[in-house]
Amino acid sequence: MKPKSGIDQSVLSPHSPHVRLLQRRLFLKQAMSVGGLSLLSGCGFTDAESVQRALSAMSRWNDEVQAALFRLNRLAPTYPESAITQPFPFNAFYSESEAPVVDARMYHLELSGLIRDKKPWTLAELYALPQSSQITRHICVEGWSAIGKWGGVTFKTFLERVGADLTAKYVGFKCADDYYGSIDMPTALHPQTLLTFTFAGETLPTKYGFPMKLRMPTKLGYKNPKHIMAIYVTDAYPGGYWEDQGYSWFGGL
Ligand SMILES: Nc1nc2c(c(=O)[nH]1)N[C@H]1C(S)=C(S)[C@@H](COP(=O)(O)O)O[C@H]1N2
Ligand SMILES: [Mo]
Repeated sequence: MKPKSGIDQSVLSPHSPHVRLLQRRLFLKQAMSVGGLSLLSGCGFTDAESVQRALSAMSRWNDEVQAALFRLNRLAPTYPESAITQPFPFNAFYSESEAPVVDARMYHLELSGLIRDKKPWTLAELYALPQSSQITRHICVEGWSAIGKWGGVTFKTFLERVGADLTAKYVGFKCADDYYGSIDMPTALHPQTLLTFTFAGETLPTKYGFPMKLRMPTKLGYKNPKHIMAIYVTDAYPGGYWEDQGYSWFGGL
């Protein structure tokens, strides 16, 4: 018979499937005793359910599992106009004067991969899609954050419009500079993920990514591609400019 409180030994057994799964998922395969885990969870493992809860908590440290647990409806905070940071900082792997200048009249957004309608889009066509705006905080791993207002089309609306395979794993981006990147599909479909064409109510300036920046308030700054030239949908891991140098691929907040 199980004691009313305290630890159910069958759950704690190192041969229990829960514990083995937990051990496999430990961040960087850190050696940690089951005792240590129960301390972290704030309560003893009294049943399979609490093991499951602790397991979910541990898993957040793993990129792949992070993506799997990403909750579609968890919204990033939004702010009033009065909170907007002025001037908004510029950042890239080069200086502001070197930001790529994209010719609006020649521009076509290229589409490839798991997308039904791969017709390239002009800016006029993109601007004709339903637009909304959002005031959110951009957080850069270099140690600054700033609040800005971006406007554009909900990325989900765009992906649906072009017939993207929404069950695919990744959406990838090629930019007018050497930057490239990719995101998980749940983030691509998040209601606050916008393909933006304006900043502070004006056409997105060159420094902030003309002609468009994918704005994701649920991701760190380096995950938000500026100067997007091409978008593709794929199941093959595409990596990214910073990610391929060791930054976290999920890069979530
Ligand atoms: N194409 C491109 N996108 C990019 C970058 C870049 O160098 N090139 N830098 C990233 C980083 S690290 C940050 S913090 C933000 C900066 O955006 P901002 O200039 O609008 O502040 O853009 C991100 N997107
Ligand atoms: Mo950044």
